[in-house]
Amino acid sequence: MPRTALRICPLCEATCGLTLTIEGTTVTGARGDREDVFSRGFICPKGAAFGGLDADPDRLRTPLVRRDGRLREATWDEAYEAVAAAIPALVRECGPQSVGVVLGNPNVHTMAGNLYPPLLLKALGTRNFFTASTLDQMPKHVSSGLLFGDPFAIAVPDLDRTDFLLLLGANPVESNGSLCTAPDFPGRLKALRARGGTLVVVDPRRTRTAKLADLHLAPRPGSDALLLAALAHTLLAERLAAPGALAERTEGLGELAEALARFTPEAVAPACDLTAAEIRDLARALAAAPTAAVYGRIGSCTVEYGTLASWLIDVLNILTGNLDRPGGALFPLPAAGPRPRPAGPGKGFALGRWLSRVSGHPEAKSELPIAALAEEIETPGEGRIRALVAIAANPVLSAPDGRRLDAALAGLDFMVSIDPYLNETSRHAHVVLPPPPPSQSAHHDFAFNGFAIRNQVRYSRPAVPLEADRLDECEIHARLVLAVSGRYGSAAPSAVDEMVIHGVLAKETADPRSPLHGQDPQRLAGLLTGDDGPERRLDLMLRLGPYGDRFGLGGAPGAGPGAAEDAPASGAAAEGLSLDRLLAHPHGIDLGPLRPRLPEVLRTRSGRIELLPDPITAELPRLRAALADRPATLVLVGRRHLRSNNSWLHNVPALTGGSNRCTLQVHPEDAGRLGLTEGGMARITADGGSLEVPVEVTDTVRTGVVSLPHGWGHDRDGARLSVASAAPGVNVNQLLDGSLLDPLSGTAVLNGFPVELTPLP
Ligand SMILES: Nc1nc2c(c(=O)[nH]1)N[C@H]1C(S)=C(S)[C@@H](COP(=O)(O)OP(=O)(O)OC[C@H]3O[C@@H](n4cnc5c(=O)[nH]c(N)nc54)[C@H](O)[C@@H]3O)O[C@H]1N2
Ligand SMILES: Nc1nc2c(c(=O)[nH]1)N[C@H]1C(S)=C(S)[C@@H](COP(=O)(O)OP(=O)(O)OC[C@H]3O[C@@H](n4cnc5c(=O)[nH]c(N)nc54)[C@H](O)[C@@H]3O)O[C@H]1N2
Ligand code: SF4
Ligand SMILES: [Mo]
Repeated sequence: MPRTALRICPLCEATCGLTLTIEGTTVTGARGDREDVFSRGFICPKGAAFGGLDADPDRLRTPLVRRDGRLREATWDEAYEAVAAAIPALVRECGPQSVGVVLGNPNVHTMAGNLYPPLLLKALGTRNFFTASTLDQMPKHVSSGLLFGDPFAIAVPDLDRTDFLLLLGANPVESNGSLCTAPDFPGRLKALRARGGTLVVVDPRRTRTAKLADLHLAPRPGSDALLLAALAHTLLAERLAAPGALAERTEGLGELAEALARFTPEAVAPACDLTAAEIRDLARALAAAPTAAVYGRIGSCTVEYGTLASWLIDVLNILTGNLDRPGGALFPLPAAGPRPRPAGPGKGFALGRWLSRVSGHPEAKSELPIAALAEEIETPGEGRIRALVAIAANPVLSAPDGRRLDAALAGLDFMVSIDPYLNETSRHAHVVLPPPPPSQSAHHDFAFNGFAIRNQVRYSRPAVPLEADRLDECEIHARLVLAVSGRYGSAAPSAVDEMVIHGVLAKETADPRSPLHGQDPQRLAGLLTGDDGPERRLDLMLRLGPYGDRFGLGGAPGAGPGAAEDAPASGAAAEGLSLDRLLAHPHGIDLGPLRPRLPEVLRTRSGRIELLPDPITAELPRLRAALADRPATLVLVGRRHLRSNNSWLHNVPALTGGSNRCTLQVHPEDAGRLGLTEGGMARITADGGSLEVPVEVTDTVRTGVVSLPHGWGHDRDGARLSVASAAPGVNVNQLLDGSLLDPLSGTAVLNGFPVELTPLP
């Protein structure tokens, strides 16, 4: 008899609740969980393909260890002993910088990837730390850090209540949204329009999202910062700015007009390839809307002025009074996150506290640009990376110049990957540690609840019991922490979790402002429920979080300092959250719509919004200079497809084929000019190299712009991707040499770089 089990989908940021059908230990079907408090039954083709992905025969079942140059199946102990033999000795001999750490995107989609990497980094003590953020949202972290003092203080558009959404460089109808967790994003956009609201999409491609819009502007890629500056300029020049109560909380408002003086609509129009009237009209419409939110993603981040564009998005939300108000852009309050702290001055956000060794790139949020990883491995000298820990990361395809990185990885003394696949990157590892398929893992969205458009909390236990000889991914991580710190075999993996729990409880019980002050930490640890370390840690985080039961010690939940506004919505949550309470609500607990909470969010040194921080002021001359740039004739942008996901979903037959192909989209006029034909081949060349690609002629890209998706190029030897390698596509990032970065955030410029095209016979 088939049974069903609930599982939160880990395949994109929408975090839909799925109902899995299970026969034996095999997932044979997946549909949307209609009772899920957040996703209400929504599902997309990726979620529906959960079973195929889960059972992919190419998934690794056992660890692999390199012997005599070849990766061979090994036991877990053999694998960890190989790590324990290599890394601690290297750290002793060459210092902590000799070990690099790379974290890829799926870490934000697993409990393990949220709970253990901070411990791994601490154990290693390395500053050679790289993540997918510098291919993605680091500009937003930096602008939020500078504006609000906290790089995680990212306001999300209040999709369900806003009257006006200005969406730049995002295509949520394909991506299902990012830094804005909202199951059924497309449905929510349609609902916005149905209730009389306005959707404006700014994208050089006429995307499926743009097709839903009242207005679609298709500017030249890379020009968002100019456009946004001109919108802000117009609000100020036409006295349309109305920050309201935000004015008292904001420093630098008075100086903004001067800083943006050059960015008139007329001045930016040629660079954006829009008319001044279009820009002015948009500014006026934004100002006139009762509530509005400006939101930007990949197309406004992974560009030359990514941090400035991210900053300007919040400048507009502030100038229009929409930051931190319902219908505008609000700060979520996740259940497993920290309790709100009292309002007041904080430590602030510092950039560039150290520099990368070879090119001197400033750190951002303790990270170095992943585009600089190869040079840090190749370049001799003290502090060279000799060993690498790669967790859920495929930078050979995801980051610039994969060929160079390929060669660099091949030259490492030692590499360990936690990855379910032997792919373009993990094939270089000396040890591969494969996590179980998602049906066998528990799930809670530590990361995405912090960006969700509604406060809610959900947890799913493994839908299928862990197979024999498998390790849970949390245990894989915990053992790795022990192995790199020379404690493998002498401490149990659960000791890693208990250490965290005791650390947190020791701090809380010593803190006079904590409801746990003066309590016995041992006793409190004994009260935690949960079947294993990660569950006990989740219980602790929930109980101490903004809606937590505080072990019954803190009075009403949410009654922590400065938290009066954040009492949970109703029902189960009002009784105080804990893991037990959450387990009693398998479809999740709704904690209500987002609420204004700005004062407690601010962690700047001034305790106010710092609208014109020095690093931004220092960047503005570069943007001014861009006004005079002669734009390239042809630039490239990426695109996402609903049935794809970055570099690792091309191995599931149900998700491949059809329109999900690695083609170069070219506008008919450009195709005609260049002699390219539909279905023909072209050579595309840029600073980092050249590729041969099939051409798709379509007017969904604007003139002067071509589009090639990322995550393809599955044709390397030594990978085990039988489906993906049959239709490998090409790696767009081979066109990049890694030198083009948004300087403040170290984020690679992946969109809007110049290319040349020639037809091939
Ligand atoms: N040109 C261009 N390049 C881009 C982008 C772009 O728009 N254009 N987008 C960028 C963005 S936004 C991102 S986030 C990056 C993503 O790039 P990466 O960070 O490399 O992430 P993925 O390609 O999603 O997957 C990385 C690895 O995670 C493994 N994996 C999958 N599930 C699990 C799991 O449960 N556990 C573990 N341990 N591993 C797992 C996969 O097998 C794969 O090897 O790509 C970036 N690269
Ligand atoms: N199906 C699917 N879903 C995904 C992913 C996936 O690979 N596939 N990846 C996940 C990840 S890791 C992320 S980060 C999110 C990303 O989520 P989104 O940001 O919504 O994803 P994209 O589809 O890359 O949208 C970026 C858009 O920016 C446009 N663009 C390019 N350059 C510019 C520019 O200079 N200005 C403007 N205004 N627009 C520009 C592109 O044409 C594209 O339509 O999606 C997540 N969800
Ligand atoms: S929208 Fe995202 S979370 Fe929802 S089913 Fe699809 S892939 Fe999964
Ligand atoms: Mo991403």
